Formats: sequence, structure tokens, C-alpha cells
Amino acid sequence: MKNIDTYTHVRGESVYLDDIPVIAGTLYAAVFDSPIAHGKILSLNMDEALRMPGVVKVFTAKDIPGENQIGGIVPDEELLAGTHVHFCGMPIAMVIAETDEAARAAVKKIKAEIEPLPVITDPREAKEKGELIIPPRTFKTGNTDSAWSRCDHIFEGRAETNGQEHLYIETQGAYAVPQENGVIRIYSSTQGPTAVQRTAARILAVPMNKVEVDTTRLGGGFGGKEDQATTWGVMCALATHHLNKPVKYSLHRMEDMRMTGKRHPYSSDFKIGLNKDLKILAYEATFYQNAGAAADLSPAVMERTLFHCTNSYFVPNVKATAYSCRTNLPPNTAFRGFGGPQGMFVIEAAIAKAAEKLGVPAAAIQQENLLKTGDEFPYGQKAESEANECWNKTVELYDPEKIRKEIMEFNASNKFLKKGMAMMPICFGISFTKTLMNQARSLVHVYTDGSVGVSTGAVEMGQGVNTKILQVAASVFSIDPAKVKINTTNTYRIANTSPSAASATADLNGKATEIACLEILKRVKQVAADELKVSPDSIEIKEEWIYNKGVKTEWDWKRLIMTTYSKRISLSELAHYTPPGIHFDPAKEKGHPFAYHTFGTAIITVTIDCLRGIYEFDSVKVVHDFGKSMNMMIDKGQCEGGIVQGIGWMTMEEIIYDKEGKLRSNALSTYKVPDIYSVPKEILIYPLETEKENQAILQSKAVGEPPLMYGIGAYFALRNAIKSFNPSANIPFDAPMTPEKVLMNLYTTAP
Ligand code: LUZ
Ligand code: MOS
Repeated sequence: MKNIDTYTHVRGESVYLDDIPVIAGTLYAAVFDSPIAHGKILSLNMDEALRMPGVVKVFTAKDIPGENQIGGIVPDEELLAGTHVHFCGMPIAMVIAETDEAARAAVKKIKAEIEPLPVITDPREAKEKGELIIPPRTFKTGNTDSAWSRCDHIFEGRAETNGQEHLYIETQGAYAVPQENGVIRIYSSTQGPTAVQRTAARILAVPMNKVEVDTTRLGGGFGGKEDQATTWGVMCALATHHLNKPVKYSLHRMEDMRMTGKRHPYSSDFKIGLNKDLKILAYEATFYQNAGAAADLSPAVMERTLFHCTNSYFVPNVKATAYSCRTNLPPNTAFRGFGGPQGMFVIEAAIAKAAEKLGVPAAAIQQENLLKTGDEFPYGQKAESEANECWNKTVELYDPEKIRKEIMEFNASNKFLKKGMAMMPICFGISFTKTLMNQARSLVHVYTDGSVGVSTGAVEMGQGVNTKILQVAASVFSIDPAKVKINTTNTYRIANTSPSAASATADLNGKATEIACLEILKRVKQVAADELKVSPDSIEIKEEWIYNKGVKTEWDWKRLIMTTYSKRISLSELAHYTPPGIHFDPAKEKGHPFAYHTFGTAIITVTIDCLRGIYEFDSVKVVHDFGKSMNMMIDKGQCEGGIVQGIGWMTMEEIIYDKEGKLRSNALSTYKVPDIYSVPKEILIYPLETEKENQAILQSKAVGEPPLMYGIGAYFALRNAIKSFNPSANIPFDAPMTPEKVLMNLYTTAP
């Protein structure tokens, strides 16, 4: 089945925030944000701004009737700066005007006198100064201290990964519309409608039932709208609350890049110990997470770094510690993978270092240590592993030894073009690591004409979740998918939703939908059984016809639904789902946090131009664990997109803040993302389809985030290509490997 949005997408008819027809009298917001990264606000002069044509009002922290607080996990973030600013881009005031041009023109006339305070941008410096968001956490298994003496080889090092701009095609935005009796409806481009509702209620000091949040779809989220869409929804609501007028704010790209947080940069130390058979006996890592100026989701991101610090390997002795470090950057936030990729990069760096020193391919170490079913992760959960199956299928299908030989021959006969390859196994835990967030509800209505409406907490952001939920309803009822409509995500229909995140949205909301549909199905089957005077067990519905003991009856779906209605039996159901068996004890740092894991293996090959430092990816060849995919087109699309986004993070996307905490890569002229020309020339995705019982929706495993981590292989493929040109290169583990860094490493030798 095709993604249900393809038709309107191709015709440009899909409705995003900025496409919602505006109501007459709508006003527009624009934000005045801090020009410096840390300081004390001495004075704010808004006189000139207020005299600008079309300006209605300027709001500051003083205009907040409730609590000036938007922190979700830790209450440490103001909506509008009160006395101090903590990062460049921190909102200080909001101008409301009759047009968005007028609002933005007035913002430029606001004058702020801010006394500068010391700026920290480096997470290790923040840690030294005691600037931690939460106390550090350590995951431990076995005993690394006593394991080192049993290792034949021990290697230590440092690894850096930079941030990543989400670059959703649709920027952040919101539109608040007053309703009667003080109710505000907020249209929000958010992954988390409930977070917008909860925070608006807190800021305005109104009960949550006075705030309705509605989301049709997003033009991409990637984590950037899990938490940070809230700010703009609440800003518009604040203005609507005071002015009783519709207020809209759709950010310009540079405003969005400047004011919102990104993937967390990490600086890490590692120590790895192996025996002579290349078994990893011990691994230690220390992670310094650059959280930015407020907690946002950093504590949860940090936790996922620890969960994924051993990637898809079994290591008997592990000690991993993470620090969430407060710096004067915009608060960093969720980004596809949610700290997992940052943790996985470090163990891949440790393996690469060991491989280089021992003169073996990294793949030999990787393969030797893959998780087997029953192996325990450092956090206590036992693996149900497809790591070896994926790896072995990759070897069988794509023959990496042959690729390796071809690359060696190519490199021997080419002076200024060099190829490199890397293998990248992945393992990703599926569930919110915060156990309570793993819950969802679905409201299913069957109308008297037999058509079906489904509402859930799932937010469609291009990932195809609405198509999957529609497939669930159509398959349980056995009706034409065209009879099913997925409604907008709305906090008045579905309450207390978890954000659409953690790759778990289709699983959680799909399962709730399955339960609701099964309940209605049970009722209508009973009606059919009563009418036909047979047992409900012998009734079956197939393609909108009712069968009794396999024999087609005179009854079709429509007639059965109308009859159910006329008997005054409910054709609606609200179902609740939460995955069974998950738990985690943060005091012991042990438990069973994930419903299941997703696995896969990729081979990545690259060619570099050794005169210019530029490169092209020749191929990415993958075996990916789909369980039993319910929509291969959507799932392969997620893999392809994830791979390209992961390669972008590892190779060309370079976020640069200067020492003063100012974003220098603040536009698409200075921040490079993959385009069609930088996509690998060949992407092959082979589905490892298994029939095993798991907690995925219709056995179709979560696919949103895991494929991004194949991109980590791109970094190591580049490294290997550089080494074949410059064998004595001493390349720091410092991603992204931009063309500039490739060039430097090609011509620099170890001291
Ligand atoms: N968001 C979240 C996530 O709140 N918790 C998670 O565990 C998570 N994991 C991945 C992506 N987003
Ligand atoms: Mo996410 S990083 O699943 O919002």
C-alpha cells in the first residue's frame, strides 16, 4: 500500500502549519532573541518598536500570568528571559503586529542593554566547573578493574562527535485561535501535542482542558519538534490569551537555526581491552554531553547514550559514565537516535583504533563480538539478537572480502583516487527509556455507512505512521482501506499523549488501534451471529462480506453495521495499550527497558579524491531486520532517509559555534546537508524478515531511528580510504569528516 499522503504531497495540497487558512484579524508574532550567550539584562527599550507601523504589542516575561517555565524534565528553562540570558538566541521579547513583516521590522528596533558574563561552550570545561544538568550516571557490568590484567591488548583514546541541525523542511511554527469561554486552540507543528497543551496551561495558569492542540502533519521533525515545538505554540497562546485574537508565528529558517537546539555534540574518552582472539573483554567510556543552557531532553538523551554504548556487541566487563554538561549554547534536544548514535560512535572508534594498531580489519573484531540471543546488555536486559543473522546474510549477499580485494586492487593502481570501506552493525532498543511514556490510546468510530474514523496520539511527520495505522484498521475489519480515515492528532480526542518519538509511535498507537478495532469487531460479529442464529465463532468477515463457517452469507459489512446501530450497540471504542514486561530501576541501573531491539548490518564504500579532499559514496549495502514489514515501501524509505541523514551527520554537516557562543553555521550557505548528489550511488536494502514473536505492530519492527546509525560506517570508510593514501596519518576520531578534514589528514603525518 502506498503512503496515503502521496497524492496531496505531489499536488502540493497537503496542509502544513503555514497552509492553514488564516482567520480575518489574525496577528503575527516575531521574537527578539539574545544577541549574546550569557549576561544580565540591565534594560530593555521597546519605545521605538512600539511606534513602528502595524505593531500591536510587545510581550516580555512580565506578561506571563502563570509560571515562566517550559522545562519538561528539569524546571530550568524560561519561555522569555527574566533577568538573565543563557544562550545566543534565547527569546527575550515577542512583538505582535498586523503582518509578519511588521513584526520582524519592529524586532530590529528593540534595544537591550545586557552585561556580559563568562561564556562556556565546551562540555569538559563545564564539567570541571561543576556545571552539570543532573548528577552523572554510570552503567556497569562485570568488573573492568580486574579484567584489564587478563587483556592481551589495551587501547585508549578520545572521540568527538559534533551536533546536527534537524533541518526539517517545515520550520517551527504555531497558530493560536481563541475560542469561546477563554479556550485557546493551538495548531502546532509539534511531535508532542500534549507537551504544548501542558506547557501552555502552565504558562497561562489555566487548566489543561482549556487548551486544545491540533496537528495535521509536520514537514519533518527528526526529534527537533519533540520538545522544542512547545516554545512557539506557547508564545502564540500567550499573545492570544492577552489580545483575544488569532496569533501566528512561522519561523524563518535563520531564526529557527539560531534559536533552536540540535543534536548533542559529545566529547568522550574510551579504553578497550581485547584478548589475542580479538574478544573484547573490557570497555570503559566517559561521555561529556554538551547539553546547552537548559536540560530540555538531555537527561533522557544521556541515558540512551549509556544504553547503546556497546552497540551490537557483547562485552562482559563494562563501565560507562555520562555527564550532562551545561554550556551557553541553545539547549540541545532529541535528534533521531537520541544519544544512541553518539554512544555507538565511541565504541566503533575504539574498535577502529584496536584494528589499526593490531593490523586487522575492524570487521574481524566486530564480527567476533556480535551479540547472541541470551547475552546480557550492561543494563541487565537479555538480548533477543539478530546481530549474527544480519551480519552473516550481509557476508553471503554482498561478499565483503571480494569488495575488500577489489578496493586493494583499485588503490594499488590509482594514485590520486583511493577507496575505503567499513562495516557497520547496529542495534537499537525500541521503547521510550522512560517506562511510563510507553502508552497510547486510539479512538475508533464506525459510522452507519460502514466508513471508519481513527484518532490516535500519533503525529504524521512523513514517516508514514498514518498509513500504517490505517492498514491496521483496514486489516482487522477486512474492509477496503479507502473506507478508513485517519483524523488529525488532537488533544480533545486523545488525551495525555506521549510524543511521536523513540521509533515507537506505530507500535504503540497501532496496537491501541488494533485493540479498539478488535473490540468493535467482536460486537458486530455477535450481531451477525444473532441474526443468522449461529455461534459467533463461526462468523468471519472477509473483504466486507460476512461468512458463516466459511460460506458467504447475504450479509455485507454495510448491512451489518447498520443493523448493529439499529440494535443500539456501540460502534465506537477507545482503547488503551501499554507494552507488557518493560521496567527499569535507575537506582540499580538495571532492568528490561526495551520491548525489543532492532538489528542490521551495512557495508559502506567511498572513493576520495586525494588532490581535493572531496569524496563520493559508492554504495551502502544493508541487511536490515524488519521483523515482518507491514509496508516495505515505507520501511525502505525510512532506511534510505536514515542512511543519508546519518552520513550527513558523519561527513558534511558541521555546526560551528564561536567562542562567544554565536552560531556561525547559521544558514544553508554555511551549513551543508546532503543533497541528491551526495546520496550514495547505490543503496541496497535486503530485508531480514523473521516470523519471531515480538511486541511490534503486526510483527513489523520499528524502523524510524535505527537506520541512521548505518551512517556511522561512512566515517570509518573515509578513514580507511585516507589511510591507504597516507598510511602514517594520525587521524583523530573527530566527526564529521568534512572534505577539509580529509584533505588535512591526507597530507599530515603523525608527529
Ligand atoms: N524520546 C524520549 C526519544 O522522550 N525518550 C526516548 O527514549 C527516546 N528515544 C528515542 C527517540 N526519542
Ligand atoms: Mo525522536 S529523536 O524519536 O523525537
